[in-house]
Amino acid sequence: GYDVVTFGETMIRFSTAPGERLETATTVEIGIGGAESNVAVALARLGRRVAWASVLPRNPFGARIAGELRRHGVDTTHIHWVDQGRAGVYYLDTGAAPRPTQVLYDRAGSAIAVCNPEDIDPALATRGRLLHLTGITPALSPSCAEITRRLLTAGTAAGIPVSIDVNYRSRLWTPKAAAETLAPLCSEATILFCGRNDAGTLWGLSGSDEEVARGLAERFDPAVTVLTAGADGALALTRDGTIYREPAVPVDVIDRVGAGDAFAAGFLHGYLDGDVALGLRLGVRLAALKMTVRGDLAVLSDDDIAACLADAGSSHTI
Ligand code: KDG
Repeated sequence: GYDVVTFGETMIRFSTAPGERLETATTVEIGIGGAESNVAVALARLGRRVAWASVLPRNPFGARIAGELRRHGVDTTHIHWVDQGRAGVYYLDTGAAPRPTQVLYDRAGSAIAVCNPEDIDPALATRGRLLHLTGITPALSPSCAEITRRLLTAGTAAGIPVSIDVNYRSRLWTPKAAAETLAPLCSEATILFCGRNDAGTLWGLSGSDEEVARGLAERFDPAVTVLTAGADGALALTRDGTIYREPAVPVDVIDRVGAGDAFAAGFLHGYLDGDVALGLRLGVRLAALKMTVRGDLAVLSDDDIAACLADAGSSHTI
């Protein structure tokens, strides 16, 4: 079995070099990115066995996505391959303060968005110790929303803990549509990850981090509510009312994309060892390290990971 099973869309990422704008750039860098596979890669770097499932076209972009994930240690045997169709693409217009980095999607009608819900076997949810899903997948299409629900139902029925990262994406849907679709899913989550801003945008929750986390916990009653607050760090609230806090690690930011996913991976690594506090410490440290690396993926060396684990107080080595 796997430690973690996840499902979602991974896109080809075309990014401009720092100082270049999409409007005028003559070259772009090619990479891959998707919230769920970003989590999978970081978990694999931590030594976890992770399967990432998706739907990909049999073409060079599909091969690039699967090949790159495999190279980072992620199991890709549950991908559903299709002969016709396209991989989603996203463009990153790399900013530099005060000009923000911007994301441009070209993912409508991607192979996963137009797939048949029958293409993914819900029993996949029961193949790991934990199932990880995000609020991005249900936004892609009705069939992706259906697959998300089926996986969640299968996992929950089998007593598998499920983590859900809300990950609201304003370029995919409105706050109202996201709040309505995600609420019943979040109610099934064992671990609920939510950014402080998303909690406000979707459910009108405001106040201190603790108040926002309590607001989420009251609504959805997960075993653990994990609130991420960017430069203010992260907070976890367990069902018994215990609060854990961890300040963010100061960092020279190269690329923020995927930092939240690295955080989730670090948290899940600790959680799988039954240690919420360790998860939080590891999460903020991995998120910081990820921001020093260009690209979606937390491509960290064994030394980086070992230092990170030691600093977070883990008794594990990789
Ligand atoms: O969390 C990082 C993701 O936002 C990025 O990989 C792109 O998956 C993506 C999305 O749907 O926004």
